[in-house]
Amino acid sequence: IATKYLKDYQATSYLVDTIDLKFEIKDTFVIVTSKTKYQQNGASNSLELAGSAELKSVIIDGNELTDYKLADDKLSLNNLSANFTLEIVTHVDAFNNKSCMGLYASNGNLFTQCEPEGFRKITYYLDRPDVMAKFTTTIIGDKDLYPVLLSNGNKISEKTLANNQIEVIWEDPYKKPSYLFALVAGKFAFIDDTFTTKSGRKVKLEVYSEAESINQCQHCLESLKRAMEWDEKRFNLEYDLDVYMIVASGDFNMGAMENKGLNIFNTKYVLAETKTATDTDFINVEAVVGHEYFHNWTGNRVTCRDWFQLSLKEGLTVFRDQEFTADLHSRTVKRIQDVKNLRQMQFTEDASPLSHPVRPESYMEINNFYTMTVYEKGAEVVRMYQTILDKEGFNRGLALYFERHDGYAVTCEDFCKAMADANKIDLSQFMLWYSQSGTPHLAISDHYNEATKEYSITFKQSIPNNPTAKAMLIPVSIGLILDNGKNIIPDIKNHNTIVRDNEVILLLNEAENTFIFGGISEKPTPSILRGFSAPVIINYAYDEKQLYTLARHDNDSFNRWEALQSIYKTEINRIYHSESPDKFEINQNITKIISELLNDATIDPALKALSINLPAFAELSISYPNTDVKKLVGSIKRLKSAIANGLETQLLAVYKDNQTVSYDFNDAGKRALKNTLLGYLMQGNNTGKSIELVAAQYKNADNMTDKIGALSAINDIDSPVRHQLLDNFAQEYANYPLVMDKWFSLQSQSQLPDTIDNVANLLNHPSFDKENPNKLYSLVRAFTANPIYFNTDAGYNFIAEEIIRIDSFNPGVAGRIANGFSSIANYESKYQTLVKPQLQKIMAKENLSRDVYEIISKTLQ
Ligand code: HT7
Ligand code: ZN
Repeated sequence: IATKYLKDYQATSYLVDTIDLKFEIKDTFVIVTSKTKYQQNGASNSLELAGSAELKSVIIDGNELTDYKLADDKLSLNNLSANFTLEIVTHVDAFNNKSCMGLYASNGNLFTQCEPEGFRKITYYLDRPDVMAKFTTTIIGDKDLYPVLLSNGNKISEKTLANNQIEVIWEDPYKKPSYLFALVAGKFAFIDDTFTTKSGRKVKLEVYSEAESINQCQHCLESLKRAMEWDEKRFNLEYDLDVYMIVASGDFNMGAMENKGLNIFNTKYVLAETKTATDTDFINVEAVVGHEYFHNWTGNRVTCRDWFQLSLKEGLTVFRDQEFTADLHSRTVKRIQDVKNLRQMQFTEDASPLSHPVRPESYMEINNFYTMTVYEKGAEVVRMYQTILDKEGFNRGLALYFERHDGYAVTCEDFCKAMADANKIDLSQFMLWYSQSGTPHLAISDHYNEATKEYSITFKQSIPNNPTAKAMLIPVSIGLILDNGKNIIPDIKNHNTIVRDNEVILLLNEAENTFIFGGISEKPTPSILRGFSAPVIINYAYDEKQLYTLARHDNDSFNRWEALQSIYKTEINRIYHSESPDKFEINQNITKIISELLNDATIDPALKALSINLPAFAELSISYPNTDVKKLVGSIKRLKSAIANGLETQLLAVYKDNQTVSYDFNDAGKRALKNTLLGYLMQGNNTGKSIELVAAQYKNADNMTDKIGALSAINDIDSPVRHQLLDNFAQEYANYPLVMDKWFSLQSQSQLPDTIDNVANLLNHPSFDKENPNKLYSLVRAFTANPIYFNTDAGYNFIAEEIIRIDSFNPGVAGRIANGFSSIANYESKYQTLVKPQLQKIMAKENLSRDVYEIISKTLQ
């Protein structure tokens, strides 16, 4: 299997002016005719087109060609003129395509997914992002089976043909790469609205879904309007077509797709209604709608030169959707959630054999690079530009980026250069964030000089799993706090610092940097990396008193939360290393500060919920080389139980205080706190009483958040009530696939001893669909995040067998599940011994996809 390298990039020998596509939908296949105008680009007169559909004919400038070369999914054409029109006819087996890539059927409707390389499953083309063309699409299908026929751009004609056929023509006025092409055909209901842009253009907004779920689409439509308004206000970016369509598909490999003017979404990120979606689902729908909408500028108008530059559009667009959610809801809560996610998912990826830079230098299968690193670390990289340049400077840079590159396919250097030029600064060192893999660590030491009243702090940067890494430009936001809790704005003596609006940002740029602050009356406690100003791990030897000072008095709300996390981590570490964890007695300062926090009426309940949430196994495991999995899970659990027992009365009182009378989305914070507390109470000794609470909450719930809250709390408890509630849930929601996904996930995550058998049996449950990506993610992939049961012989065997089965029809999903094996490299060696034969078994599968081959071979290394 060949590896592709960034360094080998070459422009194509021909470029495309226009492509006219015709789709004729037949009973068992689709005839696709593409007419493409090519124009020479350089000296070569040969052309290689990517394609894997059944090729029926090749016509160049009206003459049928018979001596073409077709091999390895490539059509080679030689001795071509400088300009020519190529007409290609293919037959696409859309109705048997279970890969959810290219043109495929889902519940009788047809959808496309072309990013990254799906267009080549439809026709033979220069299927790469630097080839941008104007697309016209004609779709012909049976009027009863396919009353709705959609593609990119504006509808320019619709007519009825003979034999009950309809023909619709769409024209997209913007040049685009093939990965942004889309087609939808089928039976759909829709809701619509309009949005008037800041320059006064009226845009039609339409959300399509199957008729039975159309009543769950209003939140999606409202979210779209909010996104359009926000992008105008925050970044001065306006929508550019007459219509914006979103279509929901129940079979989709990822979250959603930003095809020009015709987004296709996983139903998971469209449907949201109180009875069937949780508060988190509502926020996620809004965020994904925003994300795809924001791509219209960051991805579509300015796209990527090649797939190595994927983070150019994804990191930037994730940053934009994070800011959207932060502006519309709580900025602190959003930041904490994003950092938790980054630490649990991206830091672990970067500590695994699959670690790669934000801009990878090589890949076998690009599908494998839609990763946490490209998306989430990529978003942190974009955030750092804003931290360094301030919002105004960042917006200037973005405006210059669009001014220079609108309509082009560009690179991460182009983005960095626009930021640098618009602000007249040198950002060349910053490019290392794109090329160096691994999470930087900062070893921090400090010194207070009583005589001079100077405080100095030294940072040593390194990347442990990338020892040759060069020193990066790292913005570290810092504050100093005195023993009385006063936050001071220090007088800084160094050049490479930024001081603005009560904020001090230190710019680390060497292997070791020291910063000196003057006029400090006593040895302060440093509040380091405020707001998580860079995606790094800091090591500073805080003593207990300092952590409590930060947790109580830091002006930076993120770092107050962070100090509490450090307090919990210290305690979990004490349990992990204890000779007799059974005799563990909790440090009373922990229960005291949690008690204070819960009593503090000034703190938002959502923030309280996050503040008492303990760090997750996935986040902690990377700081435990050769992790003893059971011991670490047990240590976290022990701390949780100790808190529950130490504060039972108060937890119960606060639980009751946060009950809500009738559903209001604005009470989401209260629900989050209440459900977190219920989870705690279930871990305490008073199980009988807590089970009653769970049962009552489940019975009285008027919303999905509280139902799932009750089920999650009891999910690890061996009680008949758990079974009753799960049965009741399955009956009530049997006809709601997305709700059943939650039910499968819960069972897959359970810490009860029958979990492996139960998960294996659930594959045959009537609500399960062994080919549907959402189902496979909710049961099979979710199981790889169950530390106790996945990390067993039977657990590894179950996942290996599933990967082999799924790989035969959907390599994308199989590859994403195979990722679950990568964290084992950091665990005790017995786990590696156990997993190796399973990985070898996968490697031995005949016709193993590139997707799985790449992941497993790298995991085995
Ligand atoms: N840009 C989109 C990528 C995507 C995708 C990639 C591989 C396979 C299936 C896929 N569906 C969508 C998603 C995004 O907006 O980031
Ligand atoms: Zn995206």
